[in-house]
Amino acid sequence: MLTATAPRSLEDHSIDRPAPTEVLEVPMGRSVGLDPRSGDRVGNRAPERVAAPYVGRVFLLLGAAVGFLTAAAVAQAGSSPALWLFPSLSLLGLFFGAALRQWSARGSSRLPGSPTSGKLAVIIPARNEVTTIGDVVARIPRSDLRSQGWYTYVIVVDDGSTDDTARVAQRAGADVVWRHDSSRGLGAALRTGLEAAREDHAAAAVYLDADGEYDPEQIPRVVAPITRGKADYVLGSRFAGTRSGMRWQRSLGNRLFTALTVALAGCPMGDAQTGFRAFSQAALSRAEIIHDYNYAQVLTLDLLRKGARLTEVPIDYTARAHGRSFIRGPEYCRRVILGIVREMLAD
Ligand SMILES: Nc1nc2c(ncn2[C@@H]2O[C@H](COP(=O)(O)OP(=O)(O)O)[C@@H](O)[C@H]2O)c(=O)[nH]1
Ligand SMILES: [Mg+2]
Repeated sequence: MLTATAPRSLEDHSIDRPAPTEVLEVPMGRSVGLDPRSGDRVGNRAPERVAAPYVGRVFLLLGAAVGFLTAAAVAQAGSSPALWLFPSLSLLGLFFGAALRQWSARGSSRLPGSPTSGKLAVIIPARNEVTTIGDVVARIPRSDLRSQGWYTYVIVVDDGSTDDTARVAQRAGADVVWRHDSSRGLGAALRTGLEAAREDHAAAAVYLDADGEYDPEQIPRVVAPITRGKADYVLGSRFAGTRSGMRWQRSLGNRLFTALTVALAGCPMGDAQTGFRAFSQAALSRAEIIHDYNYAQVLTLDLLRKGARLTEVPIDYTARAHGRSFIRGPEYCRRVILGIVREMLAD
């Protein structure tokens, strides 16, 4: 059953206890499909397209050509030219070209300026987080944010939970709950949240997990660089702040994937996997997530290539006390690396 929320003015979002909301279903095979205000079908609002810089394509082609020629030279010199040499070195060259494209895009493009006050979408993806979602929503510091010029608008994306997550979020004061009828993955859930924020004409957005690992009271801190007009994309860094209960394997994995992201992006950062991030309106309107499974590294590569200014702020992290992380080491590595390769070769 599709239902829509009654229209509410911007000012209504600033009050401490917002009006109760409905749960909106995201139709199968689509993302956000209804305007929560009118109930009209609006279709997916695609992120604004950004033309890839011409020089970027040249890098991709050059990389592949250099790889191919290297293979030819090696085959010529060796006694038995191996067939696998040509495709693998060409691919390697292509990937190297893609990294050069990433690096060069940072210097050549800039996102336009964004509002530094107005409607702030707080996006929370949740899957079976009935124990913590209510607390996370209730602890969002609406009045602090209001005093900084932001009207808070909380968007919970329930990714096919089999528990009462949606209802609890609703009762705790979420302004809108979008629900996937079955689980599509964390990347898909954030994509739905970003789309909902765009549909709702948010001036900025902040994203955090529903499991209580991040402190909602630190939202103003994460949004501060956007409030000051100093950044388009903010990462809340657990490695610059404090980490409680993060297992060493997780810590090591985070460090390795961060090093890979830094190398590919050509931009320093200390925590590429954080679940606490903020977006200016320009970043929000252009952000694309290439795979459904996850967003962490691909979203950063995407936004940096489009010219977003990235900043990190220290945040505190406490490992979840309830439920279980979706991350399983080998599956995560396989799917995330494939996602990164796709992102690096994407237009
Ligand atoms: N959409 C979606 N969200 C998920 C899934 N698994 C977890 N989440 C939510 O995404 C957030 C981060 O997931 P989590 O498993 O805690 O990842 P971790 O913090 O990196 O260990 C939490 O709010 C979860 O409720 C999933 O399969 N799909
Ligand atoms: Mg988590």
